Amino acid sequence: MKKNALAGLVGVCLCGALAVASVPMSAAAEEVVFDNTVNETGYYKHLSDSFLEMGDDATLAGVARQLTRVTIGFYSFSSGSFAHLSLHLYDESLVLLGDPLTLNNVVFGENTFPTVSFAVPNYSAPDTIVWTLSYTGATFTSLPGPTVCHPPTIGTSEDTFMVDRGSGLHPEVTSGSPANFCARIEATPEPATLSLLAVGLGAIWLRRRRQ
Ligand SMILES: [Ca+2]
Repeated sequence: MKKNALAGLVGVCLCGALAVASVPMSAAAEEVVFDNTVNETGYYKHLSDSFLEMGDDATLAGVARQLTRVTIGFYSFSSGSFAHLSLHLYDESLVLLGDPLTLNNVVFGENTFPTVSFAVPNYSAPDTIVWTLSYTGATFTSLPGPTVCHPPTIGTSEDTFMVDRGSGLHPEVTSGSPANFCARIEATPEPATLSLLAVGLGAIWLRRRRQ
């Protein structure tokens, strides 16, 4: 664990504004169902050559469960790139929700706090999910990794992180810091939820008409 020691750092910000103001009637508004970007701890955990995957759990708030975007905050000590950086999304039993999502040629600068945002093609999620990162073709002299924020302001996360060193994905604790990575997850309501809402609104309208 000490090799992956969490290095003291200053702020990371996932300050992107969520624009939900003007959506067509047919489109469902995105909402933030998990946000752990506000309470920065000044720590990060670098991805390691010995990790096949590393990430965190997230219990989502609200009722929107069609995932649309996952954004992760990083710290990059040295400049370099990943040939491929992939996001894996699982349910609580570690069953994949869909194919891993991959970004190619992800470039980070030296001593920077980049954010990486994965567009999710509407994977349907349960209330608790696990996200992990994997990579190939890293050119950094010192690998970057996700920053640590705690506690989440929307949703919750266990005080563990998830890692696979070749024997399967499992939770671990960290020494010296909370084990919650800076991440934001956005989603839209399930089509079924929208349909139920429409039926409910229709019933209210009919009742009022009859009165
Ligand atoms: Ca956690």
